Amino acid sequence: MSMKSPYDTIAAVSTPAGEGGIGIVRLSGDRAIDIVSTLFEPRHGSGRDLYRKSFTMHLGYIRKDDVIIDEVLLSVMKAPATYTREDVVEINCHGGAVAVGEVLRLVLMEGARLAEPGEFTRRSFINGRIDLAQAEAVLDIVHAKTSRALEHAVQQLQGNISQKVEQLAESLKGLLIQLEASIDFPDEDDVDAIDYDDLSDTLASICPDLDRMLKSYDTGRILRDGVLTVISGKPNVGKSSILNAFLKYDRAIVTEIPGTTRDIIEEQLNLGGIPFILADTAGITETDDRIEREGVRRSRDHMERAQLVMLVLDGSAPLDDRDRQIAERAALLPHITVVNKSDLPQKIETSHLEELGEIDRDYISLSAMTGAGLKELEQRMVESVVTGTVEGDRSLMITSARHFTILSKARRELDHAINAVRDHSDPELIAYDVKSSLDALGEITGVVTSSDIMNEIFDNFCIGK
Ligand SMILES: Nc1nc2c(ncn2[C@@H]2O[C@H](COP(=O)(O)OP(=O)(O)OP(=O)(O)O)[C@@H](O)[C@H]2O)c(=O)[nH]1
Ligand SMILES: [Mg+2]
Repeated sequence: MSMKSPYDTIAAVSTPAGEGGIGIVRLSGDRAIDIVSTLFEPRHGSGRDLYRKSFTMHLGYIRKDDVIIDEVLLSVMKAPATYTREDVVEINCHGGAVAVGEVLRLVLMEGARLAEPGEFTRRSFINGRIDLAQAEAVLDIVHAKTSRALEHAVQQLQGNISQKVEQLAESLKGLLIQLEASIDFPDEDDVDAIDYDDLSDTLASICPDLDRMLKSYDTGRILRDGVLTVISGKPNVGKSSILNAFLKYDRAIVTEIPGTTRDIIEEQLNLGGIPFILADTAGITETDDRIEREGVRRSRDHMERAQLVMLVLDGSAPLDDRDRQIAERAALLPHITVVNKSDLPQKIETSHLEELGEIDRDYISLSAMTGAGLKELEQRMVESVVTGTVEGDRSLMITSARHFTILSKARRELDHAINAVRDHSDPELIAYDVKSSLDALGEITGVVTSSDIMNEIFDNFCIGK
């Protein structure tokens, strides 16, 4: 991405596209107030005095020649106590999308430049108000799928992860200073020879924190991206009916004809604060129908990618070979066994499930038609995610792949350092590993960073953030 001058005054619509109660045009930069003052006509007071005090709001009109474009509320925030640390003016428009667009156009005509995606947040980072991890948190807040994901992103914005990383970095820096002293003055009497035991203790004390953060990534990723849950089973067992029961409306077509569903239908679901992506698939079977065959192929593919499989059986009919084939695959993946159509006379018992191989026989009895058993199924889904993953200190959870990669690198370098200490290697060698680990940590907060990393992060933002 080509950054235009970082000194331009930038502007963008900061509210989502479409119709809404209000729309906000945001400006940031040296000329923000100048530009707005040429367009804004206050209802009360006048002149430059209006803009003297920070954090003030003013009612008035945006005018183009003699035409009033919109009645607006102006928020004036003055540098440096603003989001970008520059002068920021927000024009709260009351009109619809057209008025907002028109106001933006006028602002641009007066000399503001349209902001690039994430440019407000990028300035916040460049001007030192937030670090890189916090900038990423802003993005996560915008995209948060559930309240728990949001809570976590807010914590990251408050700097929890940055603080922990900095604390670890401080310990490493201390070590480095110690090591460098013994490198620079190896023969000085008043510089102690390095104490390998002491070094080894300090290095070891840094590992548990790093390990905990690394382990939290599984849960963190789930909170952010959701758990892909694939509803699998042979045709007509009620997969689409189950999706509809979860969503409480008829999302997918349900008929008594086997082979109804062809495409994969994915919908998002929030259970206990955890986002699930529920995927309804074509019933898996051998078929001569070309379209259905493609559906079956996609179902199989999707099942392999699933983080959780819902293995659906029809309780009103005996098990058959198709059930066995699907169960064989499900057994290799995290799965929940669901016996559907519990409202009909049942032909499946727990003992029958032994025929299906290594699957979980502790099944959920469900009627997608009446909703009986749905609560239990939901509970089982949440449990399957929460158990075996790190809950603990959720405030230090890693949700970003970038952070995970960096922390893994820091951890690896730390291992090298620990080995070097154990072998009583030269202080230079140990220092090199410690320095590498330290540099890696610096990439999280952006102390050490390249414009590539920055572009990658800020390119994911939308315009106006
Ligand atoms: N009695 C009863 N019938 C059900 C239940 N769930 C689904 N059915 C019926 O079973 C038939 C198939 O339901 P679907 O939800 O389309 O099944 P599916 O697994 O998606 O089928 P395909 O898309 O063809 O693979 C329909 O006639 C549903 O009304 C249930 O819990 N009880
Ligand atoms: Mg279906």
